[in-house]
Amino acid sequence: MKKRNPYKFYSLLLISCLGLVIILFNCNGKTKPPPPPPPAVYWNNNTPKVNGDSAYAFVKKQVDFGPRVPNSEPHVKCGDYFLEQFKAYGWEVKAQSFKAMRFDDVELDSRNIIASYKAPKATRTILLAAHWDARYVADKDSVDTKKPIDGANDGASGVAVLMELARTISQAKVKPNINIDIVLFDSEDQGYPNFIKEQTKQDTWCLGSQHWAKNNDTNYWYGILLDMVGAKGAKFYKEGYSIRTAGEVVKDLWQVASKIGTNGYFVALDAPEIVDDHVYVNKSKSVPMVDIIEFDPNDPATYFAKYHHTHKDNMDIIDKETLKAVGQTVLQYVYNTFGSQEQADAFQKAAQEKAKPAK
Ligand code: 1BN
Ligand code: ZN
Repeated sequence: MKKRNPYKFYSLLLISCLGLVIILFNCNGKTKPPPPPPPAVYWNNNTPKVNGDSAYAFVKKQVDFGPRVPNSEPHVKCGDYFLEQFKAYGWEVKAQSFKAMRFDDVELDSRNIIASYKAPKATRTILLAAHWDARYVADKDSVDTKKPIDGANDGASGVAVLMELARTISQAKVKPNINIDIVLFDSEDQGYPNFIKEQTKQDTWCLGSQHWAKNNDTNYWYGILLDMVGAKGAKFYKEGYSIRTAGEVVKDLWQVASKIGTNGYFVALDAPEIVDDHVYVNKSKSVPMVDIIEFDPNDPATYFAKYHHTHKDNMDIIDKETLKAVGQTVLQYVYNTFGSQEQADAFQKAAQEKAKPAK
């Protein structure tokens, strides 16, 4: 009879166990997300049209609740409105409730709102996000400094564009072949006011995204954050942290803008890094995430426009053309990356071709 070689047997067992460990590790949802998207070369002509009037109405609706400051009635009512509205568009909705600790130890009753679009055959998920809270003080204003701001642009505009995208997709003939999570972060804008001179605590901004990123297991392909995307004549430069951590997405998004003619808004120049929700999402989850955020080239040292964190951030500065330009650019990019089954097939085929060894 043939004698079994014990060394061979145990080496095979060891290799199988290692293989199993690798498979299990890759299935636990905590592994690295897939690599960033390929260049947006697959142009999708089926991208539906975004409506600027509708986006504008979504800004106004939020502002009409009153300042959406955590622990206030307008905040609760507006949060409930988001849940109803996304549900009405056929998206799955969830509220992630949590207590955020403000820099001065005031507890903020907060809710991140998560709306999910599930494509029947999709294998990838992307993240589109904005913050929905309004700043509790007007610390850059010279009057009524201690009163909350409307946050028509800083807060409501990003949410409005995302609501318009949800509405557009829900009514589109050609739906994107990709899963989309829209996340509205709460308590982003409650950080240290500049009238407090001794600022000893770290990370007092972006409390909702910090909480969400630590409690989320989805592997996102890429993410896009919208912040202050509704002001008349706004300029969106390539923000530094986005360039450093999501360079391909930045390049392609701005290229899409130049192709569809929204490059009057999307300026192909670099701007400094800023700390916004995308930083916390990227750090906790390694998601390449771009922040589309207004940059004031006349005041590069402060980054932000004059109305920022003042009472001038109201409906008077909101322009439906800006909202539409941002929404259309983002939607075209999303449809380009996986806009249809044909798109997905073409992408898959190209990736396989690329992976073939050279002859
Ligand atoms: C963006 C809009 N942010 C607040 N409103 C984030 C931020 C906070 C950016 C502090 C720079 C400094
Ligand atoms: Zn702000």
